[in-house]
Amino acid sequence: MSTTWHVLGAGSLGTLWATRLARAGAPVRLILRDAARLQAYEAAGGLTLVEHGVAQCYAVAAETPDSSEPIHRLLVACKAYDAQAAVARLAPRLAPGAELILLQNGLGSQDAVATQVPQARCIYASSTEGAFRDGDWRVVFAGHGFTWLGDASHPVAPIWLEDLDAAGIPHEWSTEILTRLWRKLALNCAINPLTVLHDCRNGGLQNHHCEVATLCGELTELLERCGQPAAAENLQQEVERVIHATAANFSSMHQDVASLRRTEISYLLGYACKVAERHQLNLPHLTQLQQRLITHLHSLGLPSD
Ligand code: NAD
Ligand code: KPL
Repeated sequence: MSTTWHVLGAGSLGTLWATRLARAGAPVRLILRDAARLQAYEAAGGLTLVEHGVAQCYAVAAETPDSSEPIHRLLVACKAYDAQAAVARLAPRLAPGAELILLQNGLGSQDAVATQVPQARCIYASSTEGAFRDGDWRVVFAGHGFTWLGDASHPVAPIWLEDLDAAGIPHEWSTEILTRLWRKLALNCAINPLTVLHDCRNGGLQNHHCEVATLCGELTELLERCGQPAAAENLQQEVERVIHATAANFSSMHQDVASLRRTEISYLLGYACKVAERHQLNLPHLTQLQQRLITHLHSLGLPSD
């Protein structure tokens, strides 16, 4: 029998993965926070995925973290700031040789989780798929994209990638997953905070060309210093390409701030500044950007971690 996909976090990405895997016939079990959430989920009757304007409900099985079934494969689909605590709660249920797939954006949370569960194999992912919630247990598949998966300490691809093929989840096994995560982090650092501070769509940064270019210069220095020269290659060009290609969109951080939701700042700009400090690298504009963003978040009553 095929291995069950336990999916931790029934938010945007968790729902996007759980529904497509379930639709393809893979065994899937959602792990919800507590009995109250489980009861609410059962009353709703399943997860709804809205794709091309069509809503379809999938009655994916669910449980709480206290369930006793051992976990062999865990898709961690919560925010970066929740990942460590969420996985800690499940650690006693992890079977020997369990595999975790970490969908968190940015860097820092993956290593924190991996350190906590040394008995498990942790696979890091970087995704350009886009989804958002438009109701409880209901997610809109907003942007088709791609997911890279990899394990920096073990290059062999897991056999369950077949399940992703069957589910129609576009993916590729990457032996350079850290480079991909660093590159995405640099893009997010050059774009997202500025869209918040200038309160604009990504395309609005075309009016702040110099500011973007200066940040790209410092981010390039950082990537090179921390052994990621491939992630640094033509960074400014790529940032400008993304700004142009996504001109009409609000960045994910802008959306979080506009909805007064906690951001993942500590795993993006915060992580970059921390690593720069560790390398005794002076990056004044990046540091100032972090300070401005923190001040702005505090002014809105949002946490800065
Ligand atoms: P989300 O907020 O929509 O979903 C996270 C879910 O995890 C929530 O339902 C939350 O209640 C749940 N959760 C948190 N702690 C939990 C716990 N202890 N037990 C059970 N459930 C718990 O977040 P998202 O948008 O799906 O993002 C998840 C990660 O994927 C983030 O790091 C994000 O940056 C990244 N990402 C998201 C998208 C996207 O389009 N949404 C795209 C690429 C990357
Ligand atoms: O990933 C993004 C985000 O909004 O989080 C892009 C579109 C690349 C902007 O940084």
